[in-house]
Amino acid sequence: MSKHYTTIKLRKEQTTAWITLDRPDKLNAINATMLQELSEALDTTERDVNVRCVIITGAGEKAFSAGADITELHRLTQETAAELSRKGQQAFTKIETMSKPVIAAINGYALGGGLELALACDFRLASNNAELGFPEMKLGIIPGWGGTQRLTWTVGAADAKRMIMLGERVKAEEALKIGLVDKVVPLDELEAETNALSKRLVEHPTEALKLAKHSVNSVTKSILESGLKKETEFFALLFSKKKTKERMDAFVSKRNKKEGDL
Ligand code: CO8
Repeated sequence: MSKHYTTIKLRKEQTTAWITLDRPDKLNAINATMLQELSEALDTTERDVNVRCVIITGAGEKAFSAGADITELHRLTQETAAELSRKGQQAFTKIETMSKPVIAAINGYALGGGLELALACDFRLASNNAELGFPEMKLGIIPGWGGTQRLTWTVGAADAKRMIMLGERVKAEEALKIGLVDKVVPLDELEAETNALSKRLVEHPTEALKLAKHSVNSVTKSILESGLKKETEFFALLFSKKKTKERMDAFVSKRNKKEGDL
């Protein structure tokens, strides 16, 4: 676990590996480098026989992740959008197919791609300041890293449509009510609570835990696979529209203006 990462941190505490998304000044927005490093860290933790549980969280106190890095998204064409969609889906599917339980410790905003990452995890604990949602509609796009599929499986079509089609963000307590997170705790207790859950998990026999995870995931496996393909196709299609680019440019140029004002 000695590799030097630039956008994430990977540390091991006894039998648990913590992966921290580490761009706090950008609310841990997921750029191409972070996606690649996350994918490598997942491979590393899967290979490490001493790691029996993985925890994913965000650096800072404001965000787990505010989603895909919009400054990279606005340059995509239909082809490169499809490619990036598949890349993210593959990285997040690793979480689902790995032999160890993975917990998302959601310490603030989990939006867009950030929520898609959390949805791929086996358990989601949230701090009481967390807000979860899919703001993609405002940008003229849809979730492209599995969100349309995994949100629907997790909370049902009605809440999924409310969150994706209306772009409604839910606060931690509501997320708990609709089954989007498993537990809500004060922010300063999130780490201890996540460690406690990890400890409970690793006390169980490794092989039984792995087979239980794969068995539960097999319920949705084939449907999920075809749904993910559809999602990529539709996600990419929206990048062929001029209006989509304009909406993303508006987010990016607002940032540039802010810098220019200084
Ligand atoms: N991408 C890039 N930068 C971001 C992002 C993001 N998603 N979110 C926040 N940031 C940056 C801001 O630009 C800002 O940077 P700077 O200080 O340099 O201007 C910094 O983080 C702090 O953000 P704010 O100043 O905006 O903080 P606020 O507290 O005022 O607002 C919000 C917090 C509400 C979370 C706000 O930042 C926001 O709306 N962010 C965008 C959220 C969003 O739209 N996410 C969805 C992105 S699309 C997506 O995830 C698609 C996933 C599928 C991709 C498939 C790939 C092909």
